[in-house]
Amino acid sequence: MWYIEALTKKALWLSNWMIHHANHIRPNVDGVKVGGHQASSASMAAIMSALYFGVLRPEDRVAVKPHAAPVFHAIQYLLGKQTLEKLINFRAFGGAQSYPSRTKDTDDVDISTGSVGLGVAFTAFASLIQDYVRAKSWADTSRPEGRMVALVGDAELDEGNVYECLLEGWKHGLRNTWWVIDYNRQSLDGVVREGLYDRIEAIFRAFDWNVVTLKYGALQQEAFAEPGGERLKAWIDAAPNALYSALMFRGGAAWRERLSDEIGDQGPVGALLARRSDAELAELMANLGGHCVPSLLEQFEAAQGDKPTVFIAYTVKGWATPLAGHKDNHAGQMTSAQIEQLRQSMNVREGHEWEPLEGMTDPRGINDFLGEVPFNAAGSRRLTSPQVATIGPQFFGSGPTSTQAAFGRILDAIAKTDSDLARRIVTTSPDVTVSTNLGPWVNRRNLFARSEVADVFQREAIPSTQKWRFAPDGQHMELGIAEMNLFLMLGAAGLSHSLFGERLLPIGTLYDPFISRGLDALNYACYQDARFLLVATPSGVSLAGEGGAHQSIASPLIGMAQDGLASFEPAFADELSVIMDWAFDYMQRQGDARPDLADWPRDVTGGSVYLRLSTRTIEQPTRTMDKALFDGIIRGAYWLKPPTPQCEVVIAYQGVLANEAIEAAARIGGDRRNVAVLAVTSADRLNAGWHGAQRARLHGDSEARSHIETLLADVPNRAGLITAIDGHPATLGWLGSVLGHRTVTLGVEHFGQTGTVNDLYAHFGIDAAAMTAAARSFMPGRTANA
Ligand SMILES: Cc1ncc(C[n+]2csc(CCOP(=O)(O)OP(=O)(O)O)c2C)c(N)n1
Ligand SMILES: [Mg+2]
Repeated sequence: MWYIEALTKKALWLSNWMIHHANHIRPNVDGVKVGGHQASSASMAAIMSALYFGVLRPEDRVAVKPHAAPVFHAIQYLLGKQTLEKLINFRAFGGAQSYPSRTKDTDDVDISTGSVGLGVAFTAFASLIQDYVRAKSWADTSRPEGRMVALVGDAELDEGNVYECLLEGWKHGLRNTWWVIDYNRQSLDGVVREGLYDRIEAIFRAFDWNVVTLKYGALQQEAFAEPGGERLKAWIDAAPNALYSALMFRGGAAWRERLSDEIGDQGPVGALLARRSDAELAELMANLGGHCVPSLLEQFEAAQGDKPTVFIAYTVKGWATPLAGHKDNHAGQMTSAQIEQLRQSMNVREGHEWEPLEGMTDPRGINDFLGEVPFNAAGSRRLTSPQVATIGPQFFGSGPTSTQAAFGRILDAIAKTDSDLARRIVTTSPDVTVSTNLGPWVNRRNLFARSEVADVFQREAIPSTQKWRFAPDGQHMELGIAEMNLFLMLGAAGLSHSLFGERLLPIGTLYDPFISRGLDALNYACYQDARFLLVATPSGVSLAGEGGAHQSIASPLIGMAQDGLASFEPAFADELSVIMDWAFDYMQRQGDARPDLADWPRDVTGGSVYLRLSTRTIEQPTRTMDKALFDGIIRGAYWLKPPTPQCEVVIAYQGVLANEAIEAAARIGGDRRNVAVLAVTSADRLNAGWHGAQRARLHGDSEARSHIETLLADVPNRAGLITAIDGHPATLGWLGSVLGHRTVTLGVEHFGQTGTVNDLYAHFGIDAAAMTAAARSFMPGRTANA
């Protein structure tokens, strides 16, 4: 215990020094603030030291409050998992990250954080995934079950997604989850409202969590046992948050003045105060539960069993530093004089600031202790799991269909196979399982629950196309309507290979417009390099009468701009089939070879995949899937009707407008013009390839050509290009810049009209008539009606 107290001080020092060094000592070349959070780090120094040096085990997984990154990196450094160079370069290029990052940091980050609230909720979904995986017959369960631990800033509890996950967790019987709240009653802007504690406690109890409150440290508890101690305790309990913080900032003399004024004449409490110097009084008042290593260790060790537990640890923001308690301390930093004083009080000699054991009383003992920290005992905590072989595209008939219907049939075909692929797929959906066509899959593969639940409607012989049976071997995780939860779940499932050593191939479905509802969690999942297949349907205005409120316009641009996500919008079932098979492989790639700049930059490293699908049934081409067609579909485009040297017009469409493009081509061709049709399956991959080729040429590779450049090279310069999509026209508008063809861009820019498909396509100008009119606009001297 003594060692952990000493290491708490060391971690506190190193985190403060790291920030000071980055801001005041390292040369600042551009004058832009570097930043870092000294007060937020100090607030958690003892909690994190107690956990990392004492309580945590290798199988535990931790999400650290983003602005406690400096103290996290300091602890990792003391554990030998972080380099000095990275600390010296904190927040610099290639240095330790501003917020813990599992992809960018090289120390032992389990769960990235940054956007407050998401890391917290992630732990709940990670725990559900741990349960899911361990219930499967194929899983290796020899590894012990871990606890999913979130170190939470109290203001993170303002984020709604925290409550969404509490509700979802309760439904699924959440286990093995610890949330440790750094209850400093300060956020970024200031001190939080009075009386929050009672509400927070009630909320956790309502969801059946254990609530452990760490309010008083050991020093305070001892003082409370002295004569007059009860009175002091009552004063502390009644003190408003702002006053406590203000006195904490002002220090021992101010504490004495205030306490003497208010309770000093009430019997023995005066003597209790008088027995302490100003410094001792300040230390006593700062000795809240969250700063007291013995209390922390005791409570953590006492929390046995798998029931989810929240620890509400009272703390002072800026604890043990001159920043303590000041309402503006979030971004506040110590002055050079203050850091100097801290250095001296920590026994650190000038010039030895970074040395791990500098100034410690028993360096050898500390060193031995660090060598035996249980968290560090098992070597690398990042796990892996072998790749699962894909089974090839699941083709079926060629009659008219929609991509959404095809998706259901493809997944059903996979469900029928006895393959590893089918076993490792886990599906999930926020209450749109049936309406996004996951029904057939769920009928075959069941829903997941830790214990069997029969389908009552089946048992009561009520006819239904849906079987709704829950079982430990079930492969669908049903969620309530909360899209943030969907993406957090996909994030956790998509990291199962790394967190739990068992690979999952997660597929999540939702309505395309509601991607925006969970966008930050989607970005977060991609940022963590989670691997999943996102299937969004219906999309665009093609959902017609189903409602203007459900139209998606921006989603193709989201798909293009989202790093880590390859987006496709197939038109035909055979394309979808090929893309899905490819996606299962792409989701598992982990190559670290330098990607080919001239092509999709992530083909080597892999990533997640987004499919924008439609409910609109369209005619299907009859064709065989040869290598060239396969390549085109995956690279993002192929010629449905190739250009001839006389080509005057190219129609480039993406997705469900295929039939309109074909019809327009026939009309324009009937007008004796030479028309080509470019089927775009992924504006995203085409665009990234184009950017890649440009970069490669700038790097001196003059031969570099992207797929779209190669395709458009066959189109004469004088030809005009019409782009069309049921989505924002900017998705394809850039095609005109590739080789400088004149371009008319058709698409949807306005939201909320209801009608038939024909009404809406005419209204927005994305039908065959609009394409035909656009083609005529390229012909000087002819009117649109000519
Ligand atoms: C989603 C999101 N919104 C805003 C921020 C900016 N921000 C960073 S920390 C913070 C306040 C955090 O307060 P608290 O959680 O109480 O942590 P403390 O610094 O008090 O330990 C805010 C608003 C953010 N990181 N993420
Ligand atoms: Mg706070």
